[in-house]
Amino acid sequence: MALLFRSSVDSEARWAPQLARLMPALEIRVWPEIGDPRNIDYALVWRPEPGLLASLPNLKLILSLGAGVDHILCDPQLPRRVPIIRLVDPYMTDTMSEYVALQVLRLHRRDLEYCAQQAAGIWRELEHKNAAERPVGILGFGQMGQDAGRKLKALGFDVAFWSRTEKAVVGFAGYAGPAGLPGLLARSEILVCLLPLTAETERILCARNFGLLPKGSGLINAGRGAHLVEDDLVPTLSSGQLSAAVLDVFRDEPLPPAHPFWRHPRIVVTPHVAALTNPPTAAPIILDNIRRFEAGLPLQNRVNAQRGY
Ligand code: NDP
Ligand code: OXD
Repeated sequence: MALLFRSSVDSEARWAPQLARLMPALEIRVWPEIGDPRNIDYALVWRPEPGLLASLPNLKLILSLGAGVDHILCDPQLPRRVPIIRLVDPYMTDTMSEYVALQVLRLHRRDLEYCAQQAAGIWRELEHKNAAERPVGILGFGQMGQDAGRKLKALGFDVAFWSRTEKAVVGFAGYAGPAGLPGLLARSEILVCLLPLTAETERILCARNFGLLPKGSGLINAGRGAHLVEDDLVPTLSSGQLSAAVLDVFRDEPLPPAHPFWRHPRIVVTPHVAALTNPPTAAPIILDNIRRFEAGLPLQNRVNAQRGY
């Protein structure tokens, strides 16, 4: 049994010991030293080269090193017969919620403005609200969105969500589908994007939708860079329609050094670290699906490639 490891951002040194300890019979082959491609049964990947997965004729499962799978589905030669499994790890979900809570609180408590005031030596109290008076809207209410939403509620925020399908979740106002989006936007003083990147969600963070938010809202994007129409952001900040933006993900990663987002006083840039994959907790989850496949049991967290997530 052989597994191909290919990540454009992670090192196999973090993964091989975890995988070997839990499943000694699994031979790990690290790209580009893949040996005979016919012997590879499983592929554990982050952003694999287009065509790599199609070159493995006996591939049984594609396992994502992340929760998102846009980095796999964008391969035009993707072998459609092979099931794709995404990573759902409670450790990562907790980490995302920490990030969201941190950034929501920063926007809510006007931390960027106080930091700017400190840099200028200004002692001035800014207008303040209670969390219960701050409506937060979450785009995407799956694993990440629901956990972040519950934790924001525990901090006292008034949280609503937007999903693709209708759902009733006690304690949250829910909006669904294209028809529900304007309602969610109209009530969100802080908008958090935790959507997967699909044909429907690409460019959703655009001037038109920013215009539907209450004036002066804050934006947090921890979904994917392509959710944001980058050219729309700075003009929307300049007009005051958005007061600040926190961005963890970008269309081009790493964010190019000359990119204007780096130096904008009301944009916070973090280097795609909202929820990092953690091998000690993720390896058992990944291997569980391999065991399930070998035993003919139902797989967990299988992606619907048609739907895009
Ligand atoms: P899930 O699949 O569990 O949840 C996705 C949510 O998005 C669901 O609520 C789904 O609706 C909703 N959704 C999908 N398409 C649409 C649409 N067209 N309109 C409205 N809602 C839609 O994903 P996760 O919560 O696990 O992860 C979400 C994303 O977070 C990942 O795909 C990835 O891009 C990003 N991420 C970023 C990380 C980072 O470090 N920055 C780390 C991990 C993930 P429904 O419930 O109806 O299906
Ligand atoms: C993921 C990510 O999708 O880290 O897991 O972005």
